[in-house]
Amino acid sequence: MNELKKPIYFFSDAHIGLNDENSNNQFPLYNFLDHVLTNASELFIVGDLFDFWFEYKNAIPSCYNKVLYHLNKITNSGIPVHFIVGNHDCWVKDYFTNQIGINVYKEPITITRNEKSIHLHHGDGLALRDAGYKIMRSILRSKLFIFLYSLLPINIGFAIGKKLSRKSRHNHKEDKNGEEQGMINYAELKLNNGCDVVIMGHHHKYLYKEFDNGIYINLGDWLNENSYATFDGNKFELKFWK
Ligand SMILES: [Mn+2]
Repeated sequence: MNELKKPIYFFSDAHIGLNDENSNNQFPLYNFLDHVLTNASELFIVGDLFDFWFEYKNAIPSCYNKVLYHLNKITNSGIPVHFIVGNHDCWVKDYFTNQIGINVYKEPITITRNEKSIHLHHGDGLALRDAGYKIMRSILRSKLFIFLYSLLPINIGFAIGKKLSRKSRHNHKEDKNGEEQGMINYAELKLNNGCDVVIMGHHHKYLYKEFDNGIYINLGDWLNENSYATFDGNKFELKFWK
């Protein structure tokens, strides 16, 4: 198979807004995005770019400025950027599409690049023991909830959102719910159904796992691991940004 002119890049789980340092220039993600600008043919963000994103009509919290600036440079240069939303940024509406030119997906997608079928899923909702997550998910994503939340003053809404998202992240560190295995099972199912590669995030622990009929990559995160993946047309690689 021919190599692509430039590789495709994948990353997830930057959780911007969680730490003060990830909204300043020192946050390694911004150097990585500059690298993407000159080296990538396409960029996929596989969810939880933000620790908490809520789309107010006329306001964007200031801690998001830097990443939006970098992403805007990438789309302006003509590199397609795709954003599969995660459980921390499920409230994305049309800002990314209309203002930055990013393609937004609210559900998992399967794409074909260089004859490889690649399935992309943030990875939430696949734990073996679900513990009410799916019910919670449908409430949080309902029109009524979003409307009521939008009535809160922005500073209060933002403070509550950050608290809630901190709580939900701690849950999956110990993996009491069998999250990692649930995700592996899902990947296997997709590979058995004709996909060549499954790429997810969410679990905050990178993984590169080869099966007889394909590969499962977990992208890890940009809180501890600074991990990402590339596809050059022949091979998929899991890498670490220094
Ligand atoms: Mn997540």
